[in-house]
Amino acid sequence: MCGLVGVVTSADVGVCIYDTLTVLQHRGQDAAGIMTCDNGKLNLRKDNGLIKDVFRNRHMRRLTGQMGIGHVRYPTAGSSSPALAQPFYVNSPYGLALAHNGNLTNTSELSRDLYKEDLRHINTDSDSEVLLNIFAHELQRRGKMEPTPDDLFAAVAGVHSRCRGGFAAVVMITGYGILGMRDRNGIRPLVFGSRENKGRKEYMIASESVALDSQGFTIERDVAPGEAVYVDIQGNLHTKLCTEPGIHTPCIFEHVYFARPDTLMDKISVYKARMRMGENLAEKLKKIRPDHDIDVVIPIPDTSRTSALELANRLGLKFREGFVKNRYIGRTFIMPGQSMRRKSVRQKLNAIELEFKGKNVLLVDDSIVRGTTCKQIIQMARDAGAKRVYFASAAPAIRFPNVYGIDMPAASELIAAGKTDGEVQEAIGADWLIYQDLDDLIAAAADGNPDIGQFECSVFNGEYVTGDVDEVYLKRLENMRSDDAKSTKKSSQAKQHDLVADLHNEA
Ligand code: PIN
Repeated sequence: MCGLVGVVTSADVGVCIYDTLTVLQHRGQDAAGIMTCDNGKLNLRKDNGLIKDVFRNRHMRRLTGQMGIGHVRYPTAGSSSPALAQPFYVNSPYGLALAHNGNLTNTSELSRDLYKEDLRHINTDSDSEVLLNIFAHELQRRGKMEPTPDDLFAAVAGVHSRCRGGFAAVVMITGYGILGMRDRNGIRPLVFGSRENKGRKEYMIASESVALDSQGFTIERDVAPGEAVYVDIQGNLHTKLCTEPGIHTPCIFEHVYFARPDTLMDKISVYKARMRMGENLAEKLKKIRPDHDIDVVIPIPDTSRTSALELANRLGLKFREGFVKNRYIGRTFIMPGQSMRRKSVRQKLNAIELEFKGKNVLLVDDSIVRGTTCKQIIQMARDAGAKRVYFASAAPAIRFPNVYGIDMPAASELIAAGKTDGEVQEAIGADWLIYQDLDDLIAAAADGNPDIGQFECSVFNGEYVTGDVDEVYLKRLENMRSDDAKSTKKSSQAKQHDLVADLHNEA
């Protein structure tokens, strides 16, 4: 997962983008970057690390110019190197910079075509660099000295005809403006808004509406599936549907875990969706365990709090904060390698004994992914004196990998893959486990916007809406994503050399 932002204003945008990225930091903690354009000159700062560590005063002073884009990176394919920090840049045509969230599902085919037919070199194994070069090539084909909005939209149409997967991106065209685009199924989120400044309209395009709020922009609307929005340097907005849209299937996992609760995504309040998740789960619990003996509901901070509170309310049970989280430590979810993950849970959470002693507790989390963290948390609850430890997941069992830009582990590392709910319960050491039903999860999100009938739910049901994800693709992904694979991963350069060598051999 990644977060992105693009801004066109009438004054320097560097600080505005920096501040916005801090609001989007939850979408990626691996790397951050900002590129601004000042009178046709580009300024760039990017590196691995949190925003507060990547940008110093000296960098901010250089980030002048009235338009710019920013990015926070959450490694999708598991690798983490400064070379993968975004924005990416390509000098022809015009000088283009891109910040991307998502994952293309036909990257290898595209890399091959870029090399063999478009004569373009890709220097990393990042699909974002591929996306940028596809866009660049499609724009270059127009052969214009000065690109018009229609030229840019035609290039986006070219991107849609070649690229598969889930993606949202902002592209800065040096000296001209900033373009935002979203995949034809609207899997990845993208929203834009405006504000008035001395009689001039200023625009922001971002992954989440909370980014707009933080800088005083008002939401205009979500970018539609397959649509592109272009804000030129004078502050004029141009929009166009650049491909036949597919069924709008926004990623449901944004609502489960990734997005901030104060975000509106495709007009759905993430906060309210999480509340409804709690209510629906309570109804299920009442149905299947009418005679439960739960004394208290305890959320595992932070995401699950919203649903846990509503779940407790619906059940007429006490809601108590039994765990305190050290807020100065990063998400364990993103750390490489199992041993690191195991160690960090106790560093991150501590139990308040009096909430557990002699009680039957229902712990609530947003989801169960690998099961390693929740297994330890259940043990912590027991160590704190709980009589019985029940576990509720606000999302259904995760059994399949994600191919559209959510950093899910390989299927073999998902605790529920190939297991029944009972087996998962045993594996995590709970006295009882309840998962949300998929229909209830979908209803929780869909209630916020009746126009959206379907969501991208592949991690729960294995159905991939783009229709191009087969066994071969998933096998390749498994090889790339497993922790073992990550530790023996070759450098991207070495891989690139292999690809080039393969192509030479083929030719
Ligand atoms: C919680 C995010 N959430 C917690 C991510 C743990 C799965 N894990 C997914 C639960 S927060 S495990 O937003 O960081 O507060 O299944 O791998 O044990």
